[in-house]
Amino acid sequence: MITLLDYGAGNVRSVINAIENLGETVKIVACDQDILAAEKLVFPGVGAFGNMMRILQEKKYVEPLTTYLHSNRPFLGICLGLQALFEHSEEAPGVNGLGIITGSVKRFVIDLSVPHIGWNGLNFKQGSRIFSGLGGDEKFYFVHSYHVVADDASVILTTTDYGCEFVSSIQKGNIIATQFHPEKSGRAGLVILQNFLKATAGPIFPVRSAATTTLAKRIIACLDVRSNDQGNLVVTKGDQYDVREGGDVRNLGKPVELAQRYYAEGADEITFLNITGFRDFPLEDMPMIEVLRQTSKNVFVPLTIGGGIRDYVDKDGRKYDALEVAAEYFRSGADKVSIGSDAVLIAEAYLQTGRRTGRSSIEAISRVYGSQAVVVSVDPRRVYVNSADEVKHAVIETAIPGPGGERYCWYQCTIKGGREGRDLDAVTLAQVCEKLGAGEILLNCIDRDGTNLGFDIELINAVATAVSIPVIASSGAGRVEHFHEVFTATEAESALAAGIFHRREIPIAEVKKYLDGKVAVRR
Ligand code: 1PR
Repeated sequence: MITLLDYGAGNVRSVINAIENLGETVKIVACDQDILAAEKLVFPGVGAFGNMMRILQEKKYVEPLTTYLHSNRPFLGICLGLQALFEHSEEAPGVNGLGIITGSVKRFVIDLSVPHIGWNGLNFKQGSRIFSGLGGDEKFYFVHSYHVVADDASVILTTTDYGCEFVSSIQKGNIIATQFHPEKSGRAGLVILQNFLKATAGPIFPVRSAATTTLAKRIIACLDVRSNDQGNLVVTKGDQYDVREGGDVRNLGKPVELAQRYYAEGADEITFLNITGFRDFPLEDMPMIEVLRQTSKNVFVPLTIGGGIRDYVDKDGRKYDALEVAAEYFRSGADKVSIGSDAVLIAEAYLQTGRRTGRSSIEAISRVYGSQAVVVSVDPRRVYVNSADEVKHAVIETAIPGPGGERYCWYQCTIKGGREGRDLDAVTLAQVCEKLGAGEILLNCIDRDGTNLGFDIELINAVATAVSIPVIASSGAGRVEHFHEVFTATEAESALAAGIFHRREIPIAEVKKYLDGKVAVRR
């Protein structure tokens, strides 16, 4: 029996699923006595340091947790569960951590995108039983803006390189904690969890420990989901956002089955977009929540869900806010939520007033779950103009002239799945959303969607150079070379595709095989 400390601010569902998948049962802490009575305690932390410590204080968990940690019984901290062990964090000045390990938590000050999101490797500093069965060159999933700095080097198990060398796991007696998420790190992550749970192996020093580690470029499989005219939830795919063929919604398969296939085929992440979310309401749209629950039972890579994340008033006049919608998604197995139409409206309001309200979906969700949990999905369309100063938007000079020979264009944001164009450009939207707390930009392109012509490199460059958060390039992948192009000609951290994977034109493994040796990928 594994005891799991859930303080209610993150996706513990995936940790529970991973542990259950390994044949163990999980008891969730309901009171301080459960912590004191635990035989093996797992503490997955997600969100913000200050919020976490406040909830632990309110629930009166700090004392029993400290007692447990001093008792030298097995403990596994994950992500914020590692940071909690330290004395304090720059994320929440003045808030005390548990202080089990001397040192502090600092924000990345580097010349790279922050948060550090994605699959990176480990430099092994000492052996540990959790490394049994690892070769040493595996990659693990990270998602964080802060990292721990330990005063005592003897507790450091591994480090990882991302603009600097930072501590990615520690061990002190029976206390083990990782900055990466084993429950989201595919097979290699399950091996680490298994080693912690079974506690049979002695210390192992993996043989293929690299001198430096590299963040892999991520390949993301995207599933656009909606109900078809018969009322079945299907994965569909549009051509420039038109998902109908001969009048019917294209049906390319079942969401849970396809997600499992892509996990098995090596997808680094899976994104579900409820493409009619702008007119449905997710809390009434239980099938989508069920899709997440079912998928997260067997798929151990990060899951993002988008569609309909916004404040909402139901037909009886009851108000729901976007945070409630997101919370339900996180509880059901999502790691990130993606906000589309609402982000455009939020940015417009911000640009009009120049003020943060603190209440927008982006601000509210990032405050509780951390900015890394908030993706902004952008649906832009090219608008050609004759000169750079014809409009007040971010205009680029393009190598692909318009129908009238225009040499300039801007990228107009749309809402409601491309149905409504707004007076806002994609570059400004991304910058405002970053300011408000978004952690990642999912950059679609209506002109390229479903065309197989390749990613819109000009669009991606315009946005990726304007923000410091990671950008996911999306729309238009048709050949393996397109992935190479987007990773070498732009600063995109990941590339998302749909049609070529659904139609089995190019398997994910083939994309990675082509990229291997040219850009860093997770094999
Ligand atoms: O506005 O917050 O409710 O979110 C709705 C979400 O649904 C948005 O993220 C929006 O991008 C998405 N969406 C809405 N309508 C469509 C549509 O296709 N009719 N899909 C849609 C967006 C684009 C990508 C696609 C890539 C790769 N689809 O998801 O997967 O373009 O395709 P490809 O590799 O085949 O070219 P809200």
